[in-house]
Amino acid sequence: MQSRLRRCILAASCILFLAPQLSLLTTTLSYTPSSTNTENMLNSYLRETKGQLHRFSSSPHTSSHTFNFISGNQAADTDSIVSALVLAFTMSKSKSQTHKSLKSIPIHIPILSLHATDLALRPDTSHLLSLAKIDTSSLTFMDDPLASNNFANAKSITLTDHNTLNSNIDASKVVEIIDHHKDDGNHDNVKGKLRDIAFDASNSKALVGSCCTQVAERYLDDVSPFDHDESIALLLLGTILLDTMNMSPTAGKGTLRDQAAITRLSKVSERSSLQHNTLFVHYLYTIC
Ligand SMILES: [Mn+2]
Repeated sequence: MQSRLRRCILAASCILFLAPQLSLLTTTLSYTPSSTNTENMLNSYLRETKGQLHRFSSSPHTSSHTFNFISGNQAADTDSIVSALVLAFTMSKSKSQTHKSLKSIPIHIPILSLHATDLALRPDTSHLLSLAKIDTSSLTFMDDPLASNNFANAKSITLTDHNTLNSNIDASKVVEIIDHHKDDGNHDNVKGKLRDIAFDASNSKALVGSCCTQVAERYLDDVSPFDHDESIALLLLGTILLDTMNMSPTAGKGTLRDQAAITRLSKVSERSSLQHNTLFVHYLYTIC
């Protein structure tokens, strides 16, 4: 409750910060995505992989599939959820993955650390998913018995937005970490490029305000522009804006890396800074 209060206070101060621009925006709060593109790559990906997981669960001995589960932190905030969703898609489309033999390619599936009915308790996340036209029935939640059973027996796990697996699952199953919090030093089998923790221990500062900035860099660098789509850019953009309080200098959360990601994502989603503010203000209304 305290954190909700803190967010509302921050939101209120940001509204004051943005006040000069708000008069321009009062008539544009019924924000809708500008794309007329009906193809939503991420939603298709999520629905297909969820189906594969369920089919595998009903007949595990007749399938050669292996699954790499992507898991955000237990708070299951917007950054944890969106970073897991987009990273799974990014890994499946990554140029480097196409060089591996077909047999060894796992199916990357994001598993959300909350019950399906609890998503409604996160209005900021639900709102962003809705703006990006992500159907919540395509998501895989922890209370899905088939998914959680498979997660418990996972071959491999990738962590986003945290760096310690909070579960009684064998910790050595963690094969990759993408995070912006202080390194707890666990999972020491995960090294080098696979341990991407954007945190400067020398001054105890995160190098990015949002894990979605790290995921955006990978998405834009490793995935062909043919697989760059507005819904994904909107999800990443919305999360980075939320985590950095619209890059407010007062909040002091955003970094140059976040700004660079915002600029690159804006080109995919074709959004101006005025539209960023509209999106952000829209968020404040859903949070409070
Ligand atoms: Mn985060």
